[in-house]
Amino acid sequence: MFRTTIRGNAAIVFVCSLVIVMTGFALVVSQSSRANAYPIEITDGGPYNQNWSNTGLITTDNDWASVVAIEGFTGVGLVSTTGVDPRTVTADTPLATKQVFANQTNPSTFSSSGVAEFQITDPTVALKGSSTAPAPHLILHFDSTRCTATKAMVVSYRLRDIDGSTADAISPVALHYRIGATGVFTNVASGYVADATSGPSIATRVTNVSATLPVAAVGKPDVTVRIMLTDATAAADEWVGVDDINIKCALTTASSANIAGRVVDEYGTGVSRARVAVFDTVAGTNSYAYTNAFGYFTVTNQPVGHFYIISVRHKYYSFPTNTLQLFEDVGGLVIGATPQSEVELYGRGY
Ligand SMILES: [Ca+2]
Ligand SMILES: [Ca+2]
Ligand SMILES: [Ca+2]
Repeated sequence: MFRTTIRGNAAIVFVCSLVIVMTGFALVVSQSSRANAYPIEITDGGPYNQNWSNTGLITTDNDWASVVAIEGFTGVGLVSTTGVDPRTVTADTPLATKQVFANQTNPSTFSSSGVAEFQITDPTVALKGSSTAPAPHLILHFDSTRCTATKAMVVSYRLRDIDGSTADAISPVALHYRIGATGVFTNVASGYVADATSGPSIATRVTNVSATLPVAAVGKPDVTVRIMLTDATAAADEWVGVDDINIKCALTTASSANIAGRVVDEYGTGVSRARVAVFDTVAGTNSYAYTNAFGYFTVTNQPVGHFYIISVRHKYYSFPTNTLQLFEDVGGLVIGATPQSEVELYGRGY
């Protein structure tokens, strides 16, 4: 039935689509054997990317052998009830729960759960909770030894509601990290998304996550990152794509940078004359911009290193709040409206 909150407003979302030219430094990973077998191979060429467009990487159920650095797990044994906050799940991954359903084509009708590869128009790997997959997640290994103290490890990905079924779950997704190949994880607060899905019968929500790992993750030969969903209290959960994964070593030397992006409605159409407020949590000041006829905006000259809260006001739409820590120009921030069916329940609270 109806929710008690407008989903998305509480989400702390790091949003960036960054372009960086990496020169003079590089990340190197060896193919050594580790507990989860696949260290992320970030070579001299630059950051690591995985957009799942190669549907030949996963061709057989439960076989991750061709996917460099990433594996999926059901998380059986990590939680025992529904509705567990994934930020609180820090125990090591039970390696025997490795899983993937290969070559699936319809997230709205595929009733299994856990981890699956969907060969849809924009292919992706996705997570869905259930009692048999109570904490489905992806694990990523990388080596940050060539990332120095003047830089930061940034982990970015897009969470996509690809499930157009009538399921209407609250789908929280957390980001964890760990130094080394075994042991407990630490939650990365800035990587948390309170609900990555909308609905029912809606498969449009996209949440961009871009989180900077703590300084301790820099310069280490073996860093593990975990992206985890937990089984929702709803009777039926939804498939959440984890797409466009990017891990990089970002420069932190610029003194100021710009934040630019686009404000769109729930169908992806640009929203004009929306007011974008960028609140600098360090300086305690706001900067503003209005979107143009196509929904685009730019807020210039913001100090780097600061955390920002980005909120949008518009006469007819409501938007979730986004946060980010700024290290360089952000050019592709997409802020999507909360679906009107959810807003109507509470009035248009702009
Ligand atoms: Ca993709
Ligand atoms: Ca495949
Ligand atoms: Ca959905």
